[in-house]
Amino acid sequence: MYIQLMTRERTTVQLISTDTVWRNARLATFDPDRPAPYGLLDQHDLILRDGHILAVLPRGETVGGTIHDAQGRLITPGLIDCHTHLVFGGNRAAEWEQRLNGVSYQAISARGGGINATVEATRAATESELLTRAAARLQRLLLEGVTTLEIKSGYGLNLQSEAKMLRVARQLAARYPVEISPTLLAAHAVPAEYRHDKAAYIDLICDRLLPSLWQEGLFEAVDVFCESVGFSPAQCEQVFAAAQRHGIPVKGHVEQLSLLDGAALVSRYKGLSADHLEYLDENGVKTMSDSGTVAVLLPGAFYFLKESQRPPVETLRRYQVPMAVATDYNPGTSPFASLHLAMNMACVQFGLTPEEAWAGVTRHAALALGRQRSHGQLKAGFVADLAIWEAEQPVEMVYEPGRSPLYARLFRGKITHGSAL
Ligand code: DI6
Ligand code: FE
Repeated sequence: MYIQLMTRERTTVQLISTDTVWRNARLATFDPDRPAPYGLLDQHDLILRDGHILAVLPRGETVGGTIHDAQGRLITPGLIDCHTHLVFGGNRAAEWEQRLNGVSYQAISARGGGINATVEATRAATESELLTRAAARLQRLLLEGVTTLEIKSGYGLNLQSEAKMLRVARQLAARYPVEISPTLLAAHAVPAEYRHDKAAYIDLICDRLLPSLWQEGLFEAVDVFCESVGFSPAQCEQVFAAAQRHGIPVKGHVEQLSLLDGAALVSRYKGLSADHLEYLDENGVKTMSDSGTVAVLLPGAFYFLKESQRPPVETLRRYQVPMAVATDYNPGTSPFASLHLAMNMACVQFGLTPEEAWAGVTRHAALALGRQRSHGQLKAGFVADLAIWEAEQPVEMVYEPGRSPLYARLFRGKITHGSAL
């Protein structure tokens, strides 16, 4: 790893010329082994090698390498948005206007609008049109220091269009300095052609879409919409069982508009995360605690749907269920590409502390994506995905969404955005 030169006074670490050292920074490590809030460290050097963090050392314990003077700025892990529907055609602004005039999300869904309106626009769009639209949304997240994000399918609802969406997600990762975790959400809504036979559509997912798209390597996890306007727990379990037969991790949109014990179902399958959770009860929290399933909070949808039922944050805390925070970027219930705003809403609407909100877009978001041993902390061996801020305290980015005081963004140790370029 690196050579330690023992001298009388102290250990000095000899670096190689391609190593880089970020010096004079305040490090918010989110390393649970560091006792300070946010895992904060002053007077330490962050040493990077080959796209990873080589070490976090007290200042001045290294010799060699290329020094970058952070001039007292704050460095955090790159942000992780662990729940987005970033790829889609069309928009649902007119529907939102109807909802403001009192028409419910469920009523719009029932008459073929809602998700199916976006399905129609997504099926009609070409891969290149979807890529262009999604890239513009992605750029806004990158400028907020996001370095990893999850992107779901779920607006195709047939093999060809679900594949098209997932290929767009793969192209975004190929064209931009960002890591993408693609998720199959074919069980998002029943497409028009199956509206009279939901069971047959679930069979199509389990017997055709899931195996074929898995074969093509187009996704990492399987998600479902367990809700009255989506699929029943039994139908979701059929999809989870199919995923399990292929060894694919699962997650679910659960307890968003009602309590269907979807979180307990996700937990039974040792799911990565249970998402939304406005109607989650203590039994559901307990199952998540037992299975290690992450609670992904999506305050944007709560806000846009003008919900009143909040997720049981206090109970989640009591059972020490890790809480993540994400944008849920989608045209129907959360059309905004700002993880800082989502952090702010998680504090103002759901009562998280700013430190919990930050853990929710770093360490806990990494856990929700199965990347807890490599992402979301400033720790030796983790990826060198960093955000450097014109700010002294992490709370500043939660306090003032829309400002995004990003000084520099590093992806695998390379500066991709900001004035340090
Ligand atoms: N829950 C949501 O809030 C989004 N999907 C889901 O399962 C809504 C997606 C849409 O309305 O387009
Ligand atoms: Fe969602």
